[in-house]
Amino acid sequence: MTHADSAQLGIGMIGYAFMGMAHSQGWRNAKSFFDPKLEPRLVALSGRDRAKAEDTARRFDWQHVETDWHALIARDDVDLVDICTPGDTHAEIAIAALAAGKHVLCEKPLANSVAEAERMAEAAERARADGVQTMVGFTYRRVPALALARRLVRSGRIGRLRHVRAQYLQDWLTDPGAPYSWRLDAQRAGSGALGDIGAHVIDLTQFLTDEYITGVSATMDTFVDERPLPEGEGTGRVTVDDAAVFLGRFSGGAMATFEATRYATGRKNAIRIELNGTEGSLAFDFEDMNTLWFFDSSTSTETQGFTRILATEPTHPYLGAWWPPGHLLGYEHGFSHQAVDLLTAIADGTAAEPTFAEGLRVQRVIAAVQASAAADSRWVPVGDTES
Ligand code: 4PW
Repeated sequence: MTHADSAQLGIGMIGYAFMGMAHSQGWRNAKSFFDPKLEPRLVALSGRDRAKAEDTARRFDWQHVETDWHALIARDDVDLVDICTPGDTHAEIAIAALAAGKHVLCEKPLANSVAEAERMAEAAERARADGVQTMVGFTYRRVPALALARRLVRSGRIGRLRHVRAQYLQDWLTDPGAPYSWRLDAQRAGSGALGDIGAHVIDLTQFLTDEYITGVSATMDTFVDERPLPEGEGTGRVTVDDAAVFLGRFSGGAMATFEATRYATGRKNAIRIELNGTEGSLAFDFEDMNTLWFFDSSTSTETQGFTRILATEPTHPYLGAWWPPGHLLGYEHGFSHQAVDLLTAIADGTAAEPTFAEGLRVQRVIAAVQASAAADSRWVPVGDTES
């Protein structure tokens, strides 16, 4: 029996914190608003801290709690494993889940190294032959305004791409007294701003343009080396980048600039992307996430200018399932869109995207950025590094 034979799909989620809660909300609302072909059942949640796992389980109606992810994967009533843990555990969990015949949704970045991501992509490809699906949680692809931007690029509305300008800006580390966390530990997170938030704009720009980053020249820095431990005793050593800036080239020849930082004072979650083409431009900022700006060179110069598209019409991606026009969506809706797209792919047997192969491609860009920054910003072709 394939997993898609029943009208329900048992979800097992590993992790209960920020991402665990966002995914829980996504699964629940996917079911309530989209009427998916497969109904997700929130079967079991796993976390090492039983009290915290039970708290998230209670809030979001997960039926069971496990404290060992092996036990969660082994459950017969779990068909899909949703990995919401730090990057150092992704490869082991995902490969074990795939070996057990479970579909896998894995948070980004896919892994902490190219080598791990390669093993995951290979395991995903093998599993795909048996109808098992994988997806990487690059959730921002499912923001309606960005999905609409992709549609416009694909239909040629901005012509040939010349420039890509991409930033992911946060400011939660600006204060040197902000506490230490696993996100600042290279062992657990792999990298800092680069992998945690830069990975999103690497993926998004490749997704929007249907092109790939072919080479980079980068610089990175860690502004504060030690931070107080949240428990109050002593400090933790910051072993990741606080900020990464790089130039890139796209496969179609476009020039690109990227910036990922947790020190952009006043910018809370600003994902800013601008694409300039020969026939027009598109601009987006997540801090105004329902809006897409579109400049169309073919219109009369007398009235030409950037047009504000409020991406809340039923004709816009995902909007038909939600509220009437002008009733805005927020951060959490992307997680429902991700859930419903994955459920649909499993039900229909079509490939879920982004695949692990796409996650690996992002990992290769991250590795190239790190290699370039370590070599005085030398130009590094993507795929030329194996770290
Ligand atoms: O989108 C971002 C994530 O990928 C969120 O703002 C926080 O930073 C949580 O993880 C990353």
